[in-house]
Amino acid sequence: MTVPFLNTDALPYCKGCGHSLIAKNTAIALEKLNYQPLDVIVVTDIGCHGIIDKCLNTHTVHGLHGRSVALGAGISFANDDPNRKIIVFIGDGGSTIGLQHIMEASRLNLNLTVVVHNNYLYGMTGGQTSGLTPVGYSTTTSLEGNPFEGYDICALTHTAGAAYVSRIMGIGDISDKLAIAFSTKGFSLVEVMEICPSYGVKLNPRRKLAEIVESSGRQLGEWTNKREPHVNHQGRKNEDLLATLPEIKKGFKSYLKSKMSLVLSGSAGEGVQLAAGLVSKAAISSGLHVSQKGSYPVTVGVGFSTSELNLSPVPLSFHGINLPDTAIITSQDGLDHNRKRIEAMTSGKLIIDSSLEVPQTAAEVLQYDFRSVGERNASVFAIFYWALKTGIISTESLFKVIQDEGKGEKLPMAKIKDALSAVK
Ligand SMILES: Cc1ncc(C[n+]2csc(CCOP(=O)(O)OP(=O)(O)O)c2C)c(N)n1
Ligand code: SF4
Ligand SMILES: [Mg+2]
Repeated sequence: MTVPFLNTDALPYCKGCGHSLIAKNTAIALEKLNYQPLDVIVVTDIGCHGIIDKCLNTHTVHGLHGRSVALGAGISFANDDPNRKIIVFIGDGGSTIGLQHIMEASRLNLNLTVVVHNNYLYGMTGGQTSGLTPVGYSTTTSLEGNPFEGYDICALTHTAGAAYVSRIMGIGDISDKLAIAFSTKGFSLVEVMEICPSYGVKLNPRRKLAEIVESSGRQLGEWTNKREPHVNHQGRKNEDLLATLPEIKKGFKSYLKSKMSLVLSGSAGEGVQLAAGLVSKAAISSGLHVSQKGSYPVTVGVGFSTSELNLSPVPLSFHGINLPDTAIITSQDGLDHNRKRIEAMTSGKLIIDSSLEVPQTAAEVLQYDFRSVGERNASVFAIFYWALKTGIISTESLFKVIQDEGKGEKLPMAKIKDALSAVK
């Protein structure tokens, strides 16, 4: 069975947004070039175009604003497989915020394609001027029309050495034009001209896309440089960093039959990430596939600390969690950070420290005094409690990881075992 590139027809954009056309035609172009979804790594930037990730069956990476080409460059440097295709989706805003990354990727002629979604403004944040907004175009920050010339991104990247550059209208079937860029060896960039129906049309009534492009002085067309693509490290093979990690051997069993998601949340400094790491390794040693994602405030050491885990008997292709199957909450910070989704849970389990007020939820609630072993160890005790109560992994598998990693000396294991023996 062939897997489609897009997993839905209902793309997440406003009606009439050109971003939909680009996403659909990207899928068609890749199919025409006989790629399979997992041959392709799509890096998206911040902005409306970037919310496509969840609709793609390809590998996806979501970057910071303007930094997606730097991420794509890193993937290109590390990639030894000529059959892997790296595509960066970026807006006009991101392209100019991270312009130097695009220039460097052009200069080095890195093997990747950048698709610039040029709707002449910052769509996601309400229609502000970007560095690609043409002179005279109205935005929410230049209601009288932008007083400055926008950059000509095609001229810049062509001059910097890109193998292939094109400027096309975001109208009709653009799959063949995208396919030319996708099959280029070296760096390619396609600037797709669009109008944002929500802000661009409202602020520039009666202006048509063709007229806007023409009056900006930008030519449609393609430009090439005959150059060899960048070769990584003078042709040497990259070292596989995963291969240097110690192997986790299977020594336990899990009865889990399908994927389950687990959110563990407490306060910074209370062992949340450590406990989540123990669950991950114990689950792998029980034959499961695991994804683990940490989240905490930028100022380390204060506020909440959350870890999101997916455990699955079959390989995982998506690590996102909306509503978890189980939430384990060990402190007020953790509760505050997850309150909304706990309230939205319609099933599953909420395992919560008994000192906390239980929010309204349809999840089954289990309360226990996890902080009795000391607040710094509340999360570790809570994951043992979860293992004991659910049997998804065994407490033995957790003890084994602690022993193998020499963590037993730092954790009050006698106290945790005592407290665990009192759990009914
Ligand atoms: C470093 C940084 N600056 C600003 C923002 C706020 N921000 C989020 S989306 C966005 C606009 C995106 O515009 P564009 O790249 O053109 O994409 P579009 O939404 O138009 O598709 C901005 C400014 C941010 N997320 N990160
Ligand atoms: S705000 Fe504009 S760019 Fe964003 S999805 Fe809507 S139409 Fe598209
Ligand atoms: Mg934009």
